[in-house]
Amino acid sequence: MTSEFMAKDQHLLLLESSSHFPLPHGMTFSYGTAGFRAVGSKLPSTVFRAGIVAVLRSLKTGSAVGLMITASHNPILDNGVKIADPDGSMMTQHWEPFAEALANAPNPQSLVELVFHFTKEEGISLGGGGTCAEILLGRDTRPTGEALLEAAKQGIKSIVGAAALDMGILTTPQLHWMVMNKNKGMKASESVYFMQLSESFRCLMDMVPKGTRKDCVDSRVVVDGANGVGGEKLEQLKKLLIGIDIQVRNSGKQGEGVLNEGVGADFVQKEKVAPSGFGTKDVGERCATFDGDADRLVYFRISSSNCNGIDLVDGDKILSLFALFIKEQLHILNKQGDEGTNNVLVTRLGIVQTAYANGASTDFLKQQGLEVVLTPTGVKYLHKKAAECDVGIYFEANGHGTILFSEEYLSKLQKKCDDLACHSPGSEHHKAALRLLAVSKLINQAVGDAISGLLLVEVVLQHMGWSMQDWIDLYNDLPSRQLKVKVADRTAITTTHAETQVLEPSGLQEAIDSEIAKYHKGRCFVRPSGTEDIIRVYAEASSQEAANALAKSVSRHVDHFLG
Ligand code: G16
Repeated sequence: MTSEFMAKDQHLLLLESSSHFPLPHGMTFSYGTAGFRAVGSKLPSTVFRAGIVAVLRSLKTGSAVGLMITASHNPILDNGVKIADPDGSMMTQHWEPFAEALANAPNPQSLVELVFHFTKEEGISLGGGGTCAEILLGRDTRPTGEALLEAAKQGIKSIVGAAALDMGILTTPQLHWMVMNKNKGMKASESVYFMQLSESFRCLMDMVPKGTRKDCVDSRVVVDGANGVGGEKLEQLKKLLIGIDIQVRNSGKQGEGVLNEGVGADFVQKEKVAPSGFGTKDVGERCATFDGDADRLVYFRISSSNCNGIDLVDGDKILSLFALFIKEQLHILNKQGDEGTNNVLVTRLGIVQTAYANGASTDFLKQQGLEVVLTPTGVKYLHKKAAECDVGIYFEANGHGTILFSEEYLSKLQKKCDDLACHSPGSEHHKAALRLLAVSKLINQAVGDAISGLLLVEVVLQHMGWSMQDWIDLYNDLPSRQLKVKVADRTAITTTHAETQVLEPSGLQEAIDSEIAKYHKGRCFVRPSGTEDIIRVYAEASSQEAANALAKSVSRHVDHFLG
């Protein structure tokens, strides 16, 4: 077959298959904080086109790519699509404009032109010709998921030589992990994922220091699965776990409740109330909550004083707990020992947060001597920044986050651990190295993962000998309030400085500044959401009343400028 003939074939195939997935009338799709998101019934054309983008990405990189159908924390009728790059992270940002243009191509002819133009620019050859693309597909439990998965498969099939591998119903982090593993030449099944988590968890539990207060640390945790896919997966995994008592509620079983409705990490973190299914019987229990696709994790405790209210332990406090533990292990590893282990393993440990991080958490981390940087909202920004360090810990207050170990650092650590195993087996240095290696296996290296994050929190609390109260007492959060403002066009707001300053519309930042000036320790910023059709307002101040009032007055300004 000549290449001209193959290109013609490809042209016809794309024209024909895309004609079955017309752009819904009057809709524009934008590639937001984590891919496309909208009402599920409106998304077949978008998911079909995302399938094409994933194939082109796979052809460009010569590796497998992931496509996950989920709308994460959004309501059940929404759906969406996230694309995972070969290393398991979010698709590279410089492809987002193409993905967005393709999603909005008005007809099959313009779609084909866009594809051919882009592939030429990127040096991707179409038409089979020996190069194969491989896309790993996953979906969560949403009712529109199955039909959208079919649309993705059609999109993938519309590029000659592309193969779709349906990995089934998964959490988003599981799919990202599978993509990463597959491209490393490792096994990428769910059973291997469960095995890796349970084994590294056991290894860390076995190394919990004796004689700490671990006996008083309750091994029980009650988890709200948001009626999504995470609860069901945790039920499966817990059968392999020793030393922990996990009770799952809102696991998405028929009749238990609606996905993300009055449950889940987004609801608990934003509203600061207990999820449905939790109440007076749970006062004092250590509780955790996932979002619908299990890539967010926050903890909470129902306060004895007010059953409607909770003590929230958000992503910032999870980050702080992890940072203290990692810092301690690095300190042990590098301290001068009797065992002749004085060759220091230089480690650049970095912390990444967003402007939503509570000011008290950033102050706390800096007081610990840690280097903290801020990025805009979205794991795609935080992950990239954290990956610049030997060990990078990133978390958003909403519970997205993980700990990244660079490949280079891991191989140095492994070497050091092997040396220690020869010269001082069982020493504190050796244990610290083993712990760090186990953490790198337990915590998802591809993306934030509520399930693996939960297991690491549990084992670190045991290690520290900390109760929930000890963890809560790490620092006192500054009171904060988040509000949503519905506006005609959310894109009318543009921001700078990690989203803390408004650029457009002019005059809005001055209005916000004048409100902030009225409050002690006042801090406030606004930004368009990348997952919902709203403007988000975040305010912090020295009292809850003040934070509420600041958020409210700034919301009024937003409404006035954009309403
Ligand atoms: C996605 C991103 C997160 C981000 C969140 C909120 O989360 O992956 O990094 O924090 O959106 O976005 P926004 O404030 O723009 O609505 P998820 O859990 O919805 O996939």
